[in-house]
Amino acid sequence: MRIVVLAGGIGGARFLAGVRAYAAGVGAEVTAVVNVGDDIRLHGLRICPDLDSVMYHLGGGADPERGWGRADETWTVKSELAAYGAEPTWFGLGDRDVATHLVRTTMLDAGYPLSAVTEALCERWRPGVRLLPATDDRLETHVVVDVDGERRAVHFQEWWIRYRGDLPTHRFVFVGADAAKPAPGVLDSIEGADVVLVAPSNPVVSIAPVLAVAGVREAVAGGSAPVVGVSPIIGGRPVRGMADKCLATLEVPCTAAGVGGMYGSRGDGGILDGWLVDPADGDVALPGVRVGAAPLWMTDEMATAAMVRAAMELV
Ligand code: FO1
Repeated sequence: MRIVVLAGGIGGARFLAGVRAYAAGVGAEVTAVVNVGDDIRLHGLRICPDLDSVMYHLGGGADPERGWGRADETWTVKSELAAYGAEPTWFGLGDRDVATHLVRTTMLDAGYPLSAVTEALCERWRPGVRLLPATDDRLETHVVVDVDGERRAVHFQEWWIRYRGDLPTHRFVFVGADAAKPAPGVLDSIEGADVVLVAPSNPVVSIAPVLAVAGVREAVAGGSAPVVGVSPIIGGRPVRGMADKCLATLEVPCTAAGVGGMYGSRGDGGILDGWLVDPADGDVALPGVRVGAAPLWMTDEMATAAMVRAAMELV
């Protein structure tokens, strides 16, 4: 059996650990199509937050509290950069993390596509699932905000880290999405999947930029594999991160029903056949979508594997 997961970073990583555990139990293979909209070039380095969160978490090298970056991290390079006044100083660049960015940037500069770079980095981390960037092309999430009395676009990372989303926010723009092609293997894995799972990642800035890559939404919605999403909202609150601020910008209710409706039923132009919600939201009804309830707190790998089993049983 082949399972494909559309995923973002922190929530996606935890979810993928459960998918991996579930897949091991049933002898399935897992491909993760991961968001690259968070990527940023800083201090001359290409940084891929969502790919790295997934790679480190599944590879056993992630810091468990932060959810991003490495365990046992130090921040000497960051403080030395600040001593030079090298901006931005708001980005948490860890010393161990810098090695990943140096290897990735060196390979990209040598002409390797991001998908090949990711494969090379995974030689070390052995995540146990195939990690594919949604695209090898440039796709960057920018956020249109009001700041210092003017309206302008800032990079998603600046919105997320420097401003914590606490700015009048008008739009999320996936710069480059129209021209971006799915990375090698993305369409094949979706078309060859027995099930496509949508991770409980941020629907607006993690899942949407994956679906925005030319051809990906069509492959998911038009494919033969049933598509099951897992709600990132429990009892009206995001499990983690700032999905509430992102949904508010799109005027989508911060509810399991609101996000399910945003993805939409495959029957009427959306992508979902199934939608898994927490029992706290058990009354959710989505026309044309099979809604199921299971505990969605990813407290550990086995709890998450149980979630995955519930999602798979929906279709
Ligand atoms: N998130 C923060 O809240 N503060 C940081 O300083 C920070 C640094 C950072 C460095 C590398 C990396 O891969 C991720 C990092 N993140 C940081 C997380 C990142 O901004 C977000 O996880 C994603 O981009 C949104 O999902």
